Amino acid sequence: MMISTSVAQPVPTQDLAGIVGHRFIYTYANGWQYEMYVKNATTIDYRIHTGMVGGRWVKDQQIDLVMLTAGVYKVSWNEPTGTSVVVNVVPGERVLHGTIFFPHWVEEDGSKTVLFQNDHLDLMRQHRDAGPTYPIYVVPEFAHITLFEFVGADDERVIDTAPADLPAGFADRSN
Ligand code: FER
Repeated sequence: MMISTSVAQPVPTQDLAGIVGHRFIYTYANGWQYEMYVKNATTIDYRIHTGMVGGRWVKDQQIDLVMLTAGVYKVSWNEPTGTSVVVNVVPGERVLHGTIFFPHWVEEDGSKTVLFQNDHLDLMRQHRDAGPTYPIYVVPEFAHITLFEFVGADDERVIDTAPADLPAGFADRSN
């Protein structure tokens, strides 16, 4: 596979098979535990198990997903809340690095975002537009991937339950 790039060909050959259709659970160095399901090349579902906005969960967030080089993936998106996120994932090394860019209103009261966002999209956009947006709270952290599994693409059952309603120990399963 052609990995190296040039000015004429800046985009490395893309192969997303190593991340699409996979679910992974990871714990950031600050202790926050997250779960992401890459439902397809343009969509994630996720749950936040613990941390500043633990309990929050989202389906059908549109993303940009690319392969930087073999086995190294980058996921980027902007939430209806105004929060932006960039996550680099290296499954083979169980390494992840995320940078979260929170608007100031989320830093002031993250609990406003702790819900099943899909049922409150207009409210989230109202909070986003009311702000305050600045100063942005930037949270760059490594994480260790404790669970990484292929569950298949486009399966609405992978993330269909609030974090609080999962069986005991669900997020602590590791492989
Ligand atoms: C992540 C970091 C942040 C992630 C999601 C977020 C699914 C979302 C943050 C927010 O909207 O509050 O690794 O993975």
